[in-house]
Amino acid sequence: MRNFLSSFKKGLAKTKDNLVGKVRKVVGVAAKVDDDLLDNIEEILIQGDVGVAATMKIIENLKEKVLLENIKDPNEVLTSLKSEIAAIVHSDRDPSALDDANGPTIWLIMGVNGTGKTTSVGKLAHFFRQQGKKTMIAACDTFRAAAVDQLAIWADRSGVELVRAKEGSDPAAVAFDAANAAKSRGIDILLVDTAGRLHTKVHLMEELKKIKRVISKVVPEESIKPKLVLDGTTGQNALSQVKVFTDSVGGVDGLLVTKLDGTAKGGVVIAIAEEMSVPIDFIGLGEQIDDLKPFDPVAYVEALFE
Ligand SMILES: Nc1nc2c(ncn2[C@@H]2O[C@H](COP(=O)(O)OP(=O)(O)OP(=O)(O)O)[C@@H](O)[C@H]2O)c(=O)[nH]1
Ligand SMILES: [Mg+2]
Repeated sequence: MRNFLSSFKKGLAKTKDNLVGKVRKVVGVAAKVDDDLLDNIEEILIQGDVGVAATMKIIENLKEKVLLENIKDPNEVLTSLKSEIAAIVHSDRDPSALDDANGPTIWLIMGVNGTGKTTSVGKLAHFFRQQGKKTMIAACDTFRAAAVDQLAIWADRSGVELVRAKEGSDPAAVAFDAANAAKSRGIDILLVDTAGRLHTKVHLMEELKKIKRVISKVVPEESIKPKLVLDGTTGQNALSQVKVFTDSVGGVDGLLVTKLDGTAKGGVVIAIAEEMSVPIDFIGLGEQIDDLKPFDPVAYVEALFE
């Protein structure tokens, strides 16, 4: 747990400085709790990519609390801010739970170009391997030859089997073969890497639907989990991608928010938790193989505030 929390702290250091660090400063110099102080906090949250909806909710609740509990000490506002954020990101979901009874679970990893799909597949393979799960990777980005080689390296490093296809072959056919192989070999989780696609390109979104349709001939529909990879450095832009992918593939099961280590925009996690009905399953906190972590709301809040 200590290691787990310290990787959250390390990966979220920039966001902490940008968000809680700044709030701490305005609280530190505030003589009293007044509208000015709350306005300053509001501005910091908005600029920290917490999003309008979550920011409004937090500020309104803070105002109410200040009145009801007659809060006079600016430092107490910081404590209340922490509990407001904790309430928004709270979740009881176990992001890495698999239903082992039903044959392989298939995670369909999708997202726009360069968000971190392929590296996340590699890191997830390592994660599930560590959990003692029988893990397999399908390289369904048949668009870029380099994508398969990139995955082969990750598969080697994590010691899991890779189903690969020739460049230019139909990604749905590769997914179908991989799903069959996973089923016959008693695999617990099959991770399917897909090509990056702009969510505005209809034919590419259709291709994802086709992959899903084809593998549903092999495993029950409920074993197929479409996961959307969002680049955490893009802040609010990430939110619109959730909506389009959800509409296009008929539901997104969970989100992977990557590259949070490289950005001060990690407040986007709070925006997503408030505005999206899709939960955050994993967050990317670095480039090493074990830097993709199951999203732990408590560790997230502790990392920002401790
Ligand atoms: N620092 C950091 N870098 C990351 C993280 N996740 C991914 N990256 C980097 O982001 C870059 C793109 O990652 P890929 O996994 O190739 O992205 P992709 O979505 O597969 O890209 P396409 O297949 O081209 O759409 C690589 O340089 C990764 O190392 C993360 O959590 N932290
Ligand atoms: Mg890729």
